Amino acid sequence: MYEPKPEHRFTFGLWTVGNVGRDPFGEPVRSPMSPLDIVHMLAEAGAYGVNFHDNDLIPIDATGAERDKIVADFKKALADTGLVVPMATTNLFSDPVFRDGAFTSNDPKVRAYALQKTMQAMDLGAELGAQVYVFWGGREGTETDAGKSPLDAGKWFREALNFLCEYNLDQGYNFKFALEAKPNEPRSDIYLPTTGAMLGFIATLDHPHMVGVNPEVAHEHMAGLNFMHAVAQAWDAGKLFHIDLNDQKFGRYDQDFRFGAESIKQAFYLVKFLEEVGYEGSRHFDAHAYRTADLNDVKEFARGCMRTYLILKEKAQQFRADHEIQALLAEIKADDGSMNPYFGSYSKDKAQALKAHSFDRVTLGQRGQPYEKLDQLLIELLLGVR
Ligand code: GCO
Ligand code: MN
Ligand code: MN
Repeated sequence: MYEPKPEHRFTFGLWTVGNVGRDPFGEPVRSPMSPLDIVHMLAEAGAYGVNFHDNDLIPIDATGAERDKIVADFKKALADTGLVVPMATTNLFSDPVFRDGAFTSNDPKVRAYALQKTMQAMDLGAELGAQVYVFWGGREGTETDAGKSPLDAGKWFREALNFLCEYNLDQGYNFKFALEAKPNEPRSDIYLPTTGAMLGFIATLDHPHMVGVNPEVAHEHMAGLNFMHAVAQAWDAGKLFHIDLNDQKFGRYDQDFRFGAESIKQAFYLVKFLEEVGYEGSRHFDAHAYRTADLNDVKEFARGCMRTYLILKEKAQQFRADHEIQALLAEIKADDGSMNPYFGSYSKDKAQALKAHSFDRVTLGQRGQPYEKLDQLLIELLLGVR
């Protein structure tokens, strides 16, 4: 039970289980693991795939020969373990060159360098079989708006993505681009801070069909938003190309907790949603173990992410099979069909008929909904007493 299998599409970034536990107040607590060791650890834990930023795999100053050797060794580890690389991305935030952003830096040389670095990272991702290419603009923002216009930044970001979409076509890579929103951290304010903002922005691109989103639980929770609602909007728009699963106390700093570690109810709604709509992409855990963890505990962290997902998937099935819950839902959603003539597409006749209809507003307003009862049943189901 709850054993991860390849068909579950569970993936981790090299940077997640490989996280050394540095924070703004403290030095690393775990030794760095090589990408090869991480691949073996993930395989042992039961993951399906591994994702990376260019520099998780290839040091930023590596020579061409060093790069080729690293790629060959990595390919061997993938072949030995059966792990695949579904997603790749670019590190456009660690190096000092990106201190004022990458595609939105005020310095045109930095903007051009960011394009060059991303093309090279796309080459690397394509070589290792990635199909989704993530853009997380962690430094694309400001501390003060005195020095940069959000209109300029938006224009530069749009031009960069248009350029890279053309590169994607030109090279025949066929990547789906997935934009990842985050409200803040490491910048005070990051542009396009929510999944909804990203969806609006995508519509302004030259190749909107090529570009979707990579929503992350923690990022919407940092902003106090309902993650499942954001995911539903992305799904409805045909834009849920990837998803970053983790957890987070609402409104706090960027915590990247194990999936389901904090907000079990939200995690339940999310898993239920993904499973019910038939989302087929990666379930990517963009999280890391507590700083207190040693290597054994890091393994527990990775297993815990997947196990919780599978437990919640089972809970969603229980929810659908629970007669009392389903009877309540039927009551809540009861529909005698009498309003059907007024719904659907507009016509003059329909509008006239609806304007003439007389509603018993007071009686309608007296009807309650048994959401308390329903929610308590859900809580009892999640707590394991149903
Ligand atoms: C964060 C982000 C990153 C991105 C990663 C891949 O808060 O640091 O979630 O982990 O997901 O850079 O694009
Ligand atoms: Mn994050
Ligand atoms: Mn992320």
